Amino acid sequence: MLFPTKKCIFQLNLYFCKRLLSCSTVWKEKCNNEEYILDSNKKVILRREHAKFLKVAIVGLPNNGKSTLINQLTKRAVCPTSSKVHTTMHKFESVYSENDTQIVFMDTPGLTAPHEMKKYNLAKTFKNDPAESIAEADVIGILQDVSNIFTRIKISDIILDCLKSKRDDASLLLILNKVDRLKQKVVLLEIINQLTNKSSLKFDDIFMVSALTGDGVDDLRNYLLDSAKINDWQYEKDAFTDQPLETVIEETVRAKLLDHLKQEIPYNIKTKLEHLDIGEDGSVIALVLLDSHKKRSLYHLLKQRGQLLKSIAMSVEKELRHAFRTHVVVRLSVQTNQLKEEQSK
Ligand SMILES: Nc1nc2c(ncn2[C@@H]2O[C@H](COP(=O)(O)OP(=O)(O)O)[C@@H](O)[C@H]2O)c(=O)[nH]1
Ligand SMILES: [Mg+2]
Repeated sequence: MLFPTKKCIFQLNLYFCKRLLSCSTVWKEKCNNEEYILDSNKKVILRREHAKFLKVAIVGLPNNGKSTLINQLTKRAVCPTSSKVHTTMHKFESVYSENDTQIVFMDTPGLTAPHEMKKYNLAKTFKNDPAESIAEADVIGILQDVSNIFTRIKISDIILDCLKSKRDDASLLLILNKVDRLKQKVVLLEIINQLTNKSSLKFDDIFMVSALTGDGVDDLRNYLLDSAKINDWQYEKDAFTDQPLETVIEETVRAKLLDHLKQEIPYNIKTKLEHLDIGEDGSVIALVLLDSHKKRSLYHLLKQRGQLLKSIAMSVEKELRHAFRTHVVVRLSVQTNQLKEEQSK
């Protein structure tokens, strides 16, 4: 049985709220040496004895693998990823807590030149979010895609410009991603040489990873855990994102549409969570509506007698199971009213 989204949100039991919703869910208990307090910005934060905290911004050009890396670091596929550019539309915070340490990763839209923003009709968030994240961060990771021969040996001017908002005490890491795509690892030395000697930036450390296979990711996570400073946590210990459940589901569907559909078609499709049902055991059933002002995009989705929709839904389910660590069923429905109206004319 499916319920309308809003009604269902109110029906969420406390346990599930605690697991899935953002820090806006306030838990006013005091237990296990933990208490909630208001910080100077009147934000509720969790105070634990011996608590350590670190805020990390991952920045880089579109498609460098920022979201994939954060998903590996947090061990949850919360940030939407796809093979196409501009999958991440606004800032996402992803939370990883281990023992006394909490790390908050800020996933940002890829840094984009003004003419690109115009071309893709991108929101203001594309320009503002990376700079805001950099200003907040204790550690900034600049992610370079070593498989891209055009961009790998230079830190882009857009990144350098954004780094002006970096705090003096924040550390700067160079993270070389997609090392699995390099046949000759010796190329890495040349890339490091170019990026460290010919750039004005001073990096505190350098990491070489494959966000896809997970190679080198444990070392980076351990380094960040060790870098955390004694401070209050920003999220309660079971939280894993600042985003509401609806946004995680809708954005994951959007990312998988980008993966499965060609060229500009998926950029025209809007996703809207229509119904949500959460079982006693925490399992999730979601119905997502797909709509577009371009009828051609909707016809495209209905091709192959629904097989395409089915395989998109399956990859969404796989990703969300990894994000929520629970059983997830996703149904996709195409808004066909417009198409019917057209046929009856
Ligand atoms: N081969 C390879 N592909 C990667 C790696 N990291 C990310 N990708 C792929 O690069 C594409 C863009 O990744 P995404 O995380 O969405 O990039 P973002 O735009 O920087 O957030 C996706 O198809 C990922 O699967 C990697 O280490 N190796
Ligand atoms: Mg992204």
